[in-house]
Amino acid sequence: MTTRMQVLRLLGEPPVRGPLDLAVRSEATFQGGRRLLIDYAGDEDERIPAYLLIPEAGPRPATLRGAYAGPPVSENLFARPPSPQAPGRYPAVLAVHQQAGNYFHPKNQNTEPSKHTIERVEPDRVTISALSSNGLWACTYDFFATHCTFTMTRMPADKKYWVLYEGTPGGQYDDDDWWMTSAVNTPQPMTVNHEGDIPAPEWIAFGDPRLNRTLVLWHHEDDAFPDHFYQMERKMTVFGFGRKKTQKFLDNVPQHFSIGFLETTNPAAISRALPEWDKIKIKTQ
Ligand SMILES: [Ca+2]
Ligand SMILES: [Ca+2]
Repeated sequence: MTTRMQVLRLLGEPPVRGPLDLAVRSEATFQGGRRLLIDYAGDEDERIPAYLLIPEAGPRPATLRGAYAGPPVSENLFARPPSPQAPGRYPAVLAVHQQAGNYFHPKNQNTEPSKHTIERVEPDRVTISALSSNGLWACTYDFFATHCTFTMTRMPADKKYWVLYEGTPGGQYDDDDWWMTSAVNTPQPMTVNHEGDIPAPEWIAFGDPRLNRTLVLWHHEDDAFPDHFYQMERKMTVFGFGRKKTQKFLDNVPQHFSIGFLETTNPAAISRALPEWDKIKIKTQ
């Protein structure tokens, strides 16, 4: 055995990396590109500051380079130009961050591959399953006319996860975009965080005062775990079922999460819609 192999064996498995949770502190533009001062989660207790240089797009695809004040993670953290709404992050529908791999996030550089299978195609329902490349995580997406239901169906016994919505109500973040829940039934501005558990039925809605329309997220299984909302740098809303800051709480499967639009902003109408969504699923199973 070589010395290098002996050293690697003594080091053991590399530490599991958590979600990046990137934040932009400031931005400077110069001829040829931009420089962002960012920070990201090195682990659950530490944030690492770094500079990120983004060259202007030229004949070759733009690449990103990072300079880290902390330990090097990877020089090319991001494979694609970041979203203009949230540099380094991608507006998502439902994203799952967990340990033992990083799966089921809309594809970015940190997302590890999954195998997707079309399980069912019917006029009123399409079901796609996903199995993580390490075989430890699995989920299904059921698409209906009115909503989509994400079901986590497999997880490692010793891990936990959360389910996130990351987005921009009405197409872009505005301070007067709003959220409400089953317990907070008057619209709250984006500048107000949500901390703690949402009581049953566990739903949160997001909207834009310019639209008479609501994006609803519903966790079918009520629990007492915290459900956390905050706005990220006034660029994106970030909400997690089973989340408190960077801590994950969801510890069993199956668990079901639905997302859909309702053409109302009335909390009672939202509550009435949820059992209808559930009935559609039961009827077609
Ligand atoms: Ca609850
Ligand atoms: Ca909860």
